[in-house]
Amino acid sequence: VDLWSQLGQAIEEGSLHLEYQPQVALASGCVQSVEALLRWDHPQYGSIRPDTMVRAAEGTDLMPRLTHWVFNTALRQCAEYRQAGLDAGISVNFSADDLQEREVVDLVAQSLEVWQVPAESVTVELTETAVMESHDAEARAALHGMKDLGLRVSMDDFGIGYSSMERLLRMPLDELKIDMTFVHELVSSRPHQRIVESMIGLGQKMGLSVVAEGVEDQETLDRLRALGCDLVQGFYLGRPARLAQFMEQTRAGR
Ligand code: G
Ligand code: G
Ligand code: NA
Ligand code: MN
Repeated sequence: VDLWSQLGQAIEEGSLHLEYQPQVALASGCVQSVEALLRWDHPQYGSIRPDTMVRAAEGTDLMPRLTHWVFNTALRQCAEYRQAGLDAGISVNFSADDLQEREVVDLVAQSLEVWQVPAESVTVELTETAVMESHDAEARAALHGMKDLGLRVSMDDFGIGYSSMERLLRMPLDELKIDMTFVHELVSSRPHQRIVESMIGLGQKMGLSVVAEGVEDQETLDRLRALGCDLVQGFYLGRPARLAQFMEQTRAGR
């Protein structure tokens, strides 16, 4: 099958959608930001994972189109829930490829302008791999361009892959997201607990806000609170859901 051409068609036809998952501040209990997650319910193959879509698009002109669609849709829907009274930001995933695009900063600026979402309420989530590859001048310019617009930058999946302290020093980061593999073992394993505690300390000493993802139960939540983590995200706080259901759930939880 030519997933690539079907993905192109799906963008055209509007058959992709985003799901939203809350990131809750532990101190206040408020939803501080909302992660937008790309979804494609394919008529024949069922739900296709975002990584599969990104792999199909990367290296082609589909990638900037996909990212633009995601970013613009996320900001439009963010404007919608803010209008409805949910005072929360939006977190959008970018791939390594996105930082190679000359126009990415302009497209981001355009969407901010169109939907009137304040830049400081928008977080760009990058994986360590993306951040690692952002060594080259092009990617660094894109990252700094987004920072200059006022966006926040988050390092996703921290702790797996290519962490380097040197990179932490040199990237214009605002946030660290501790990978869920660490969070899942937090209650059952002392070594995991020590690692998570250290990651929280490291992030906070660097002046970053620290998010734990993959929180699935109360015990893990309590432990993260005791460790002073800033934000939590996971099925226990809210499953990814389409906008209408997300807004319904969030209203019910307030
Ligand atoms: O939502 P799910 O667990 O299937 O996400 C799997 C991976 O896909 C995660 O690493 C997530 O960051 C990534 N992802 C989700 N949505 C997007 C998107 O819109 N763009 C990019 N580049 N990655 C995404
Ligand atoms: O890599 P990234 O952090 O973007 O991946 C987010 C993915 O993790 C989403 O696809 C989302 O569906 C999934 N996810 C969110 N919360 C939980 C959770 O509590 N447990 C598990 N196993 N997955 C989660
Ligand atoms: Na993410
Ligand atoms: Mn992650």
